[in-house]
Amino acid sequence: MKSVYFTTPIYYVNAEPHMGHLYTTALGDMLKRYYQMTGSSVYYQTGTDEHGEKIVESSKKLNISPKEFCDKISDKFRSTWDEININYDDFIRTTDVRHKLFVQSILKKVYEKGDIYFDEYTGKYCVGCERYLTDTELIDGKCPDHQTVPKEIKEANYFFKMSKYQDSLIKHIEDNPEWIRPVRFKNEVLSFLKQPLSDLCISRPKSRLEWGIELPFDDKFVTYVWFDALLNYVSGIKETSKGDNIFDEFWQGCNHLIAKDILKTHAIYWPTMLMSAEIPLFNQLDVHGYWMMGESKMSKSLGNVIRPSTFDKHFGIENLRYFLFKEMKFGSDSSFNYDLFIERYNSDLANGLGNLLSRNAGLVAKNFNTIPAKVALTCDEETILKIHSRIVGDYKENFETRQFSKAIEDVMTLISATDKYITLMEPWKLAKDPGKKDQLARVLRCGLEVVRVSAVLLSPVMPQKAGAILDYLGETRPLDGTVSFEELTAFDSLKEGVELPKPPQFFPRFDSVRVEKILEEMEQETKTVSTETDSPETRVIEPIKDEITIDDFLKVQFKVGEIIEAHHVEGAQKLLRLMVDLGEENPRQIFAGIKSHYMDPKILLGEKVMVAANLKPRQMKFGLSEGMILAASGDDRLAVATFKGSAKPGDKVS
Ligand code: ME8
Repeated sequence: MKSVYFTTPIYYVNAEPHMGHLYTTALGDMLKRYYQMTGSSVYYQTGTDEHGEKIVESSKKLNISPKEFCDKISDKFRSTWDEININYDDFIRTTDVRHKLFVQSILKKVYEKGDIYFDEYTGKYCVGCERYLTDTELIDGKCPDHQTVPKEIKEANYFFKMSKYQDSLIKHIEDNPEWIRPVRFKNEVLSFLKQPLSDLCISRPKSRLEWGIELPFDDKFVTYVWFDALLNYVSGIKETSKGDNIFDEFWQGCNHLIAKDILKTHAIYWPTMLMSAEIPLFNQLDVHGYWMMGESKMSKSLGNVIRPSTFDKHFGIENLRYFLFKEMKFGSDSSFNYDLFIERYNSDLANGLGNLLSRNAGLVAKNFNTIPAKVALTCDEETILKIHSRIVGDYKENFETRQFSKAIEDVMTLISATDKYITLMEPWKLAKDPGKKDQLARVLRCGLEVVRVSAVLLSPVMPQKAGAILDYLGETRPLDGTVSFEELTAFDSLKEGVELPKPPQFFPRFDSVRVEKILEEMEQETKTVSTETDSPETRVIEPIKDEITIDDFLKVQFKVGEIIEAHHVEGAQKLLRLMVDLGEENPRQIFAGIKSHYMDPKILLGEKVMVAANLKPRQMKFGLSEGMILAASGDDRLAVATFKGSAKPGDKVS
């Protein structure tokens, strides 16, 4: 039996769980269920990342100790996952003793081997930011966020010889082209590795930060948070919270699930750390894109954060999982908005799967009471059988190559073909003719069989809903691999004689009035009412402005710029501060009024945007703005204009 080990990033406890965290965590849950159903032994770990400077800062604000603060937020993550039925095996915290001891043992090993050295570092330290700032970040010598001159600090620290492993890492990536998926992230890492790697500073002096794991070879220092955090993936299975060591069974099947924000730390820091510690490399790094919060026109202020438990109460978390896994092409970014979510739910689940079930089950209940016995299939069912065999055949490959949206779309193709078949066969007419009982049984069984198979295939995506449907249809075989996937999905294996009471409403339709009411309630609950935007309820089309000549137009020089840094601006309600590479000697600082539309500014990193490059620089309250990035907007929506393909920083846009 194959052993597979899935991990999510361990989340920082300086924010409560939101939809981005939910996606990766639900992804691990879905994969665990899929691999179990198809016969693997699976272990799934998630957890929280609790050290670092920010945590100390957040705890001070609440006047509690860092540990108390971490306990509180870590609990929030764990209880959220419990509330929404995430089937994790272990929840690791970097403050767990088992983890601390493991980190220290690895540090000792790496140090004794000579891969850690002591060196002095000089930099400009901003206490407000609690980090070193680069010269390009300063404006008039000051930190733009805090308007203070950073302290020149000469700090001695420990460094990990990451550069020593650069060539071995490149070789590993080239020899294992599927190791980082999708392939464009592999290419991104390889292209980064064309530059010489610098060594990694892995300590912080206790004089500045006490909250961390003490270095085993120098008690005046704590471990840098990433060197500590990444090791959770191993510490958690070397000693599980039950006290078992399952490393030998699961490590070789380790599959890390992350979003692209932490690609570099996972594809470079982590494998070089493993090489130095002489631990075999993990098996796979699966990298997904970002969920963006496009605001729904149904709500003015709910756009930015969706609390998983609030969402669950009102719309059902499994319906959200369905949407997320169908909508996101693995590796690309996707946008969430309520309109689209409701549209997909109504068309696929309420009108699709739900309707197919209630139509057929209702007629069975009325005409047979119980599921009728098998009747030989005819050429009428040929199309359905063909689609069934294709999609069941492709299902495993789609899951294993992380093409979840394809696997789900396939199920919907089968459902809509069956819907057409039912409409054509008109079972309600057959029911009126006592001589056509067999024909009626065949058609209704076929409709219900598609519902059964669909529920099996969708069970990793929506386990509770699928389970309830299977229970209702009398399909009681477990989905944990004890019955083979082939048997579970074989056509026409619906049990006869199962009593079908009037079907419950598995997927009641959401009508717009009901949705508006729910959104209002959620708005009250989440108290995220924004004071900064007052978007109109109805769409106003901007009139076209006065005509200009081509010469006027050509005065504006548009260029491609790559966003290399993106920050919130303290005290500014709408602004993000972006550092944009225009292919010039230094990147430019641009302030953009897009904060309310980008939940996490990191989402913008690496985006190639359109910049009006020859605007006169503007001195703003927060610093100099040296250009303008272009964005589309309407109602309360906004999207920055970006380039795909081979556009490079500095390219002319004409
Ligand atoms: O980076 N879309 O923690 P973190 C999709 N502690 N996924 C998102 C997302 C979004 N908008 N926002 C967050 C850390 N995520 C470190 C990790 S691991 C050794 C240490 C998810 O709390 C996604 O999985 O910032 C992303 O990689 C992760 O949360 C970042 O979580």
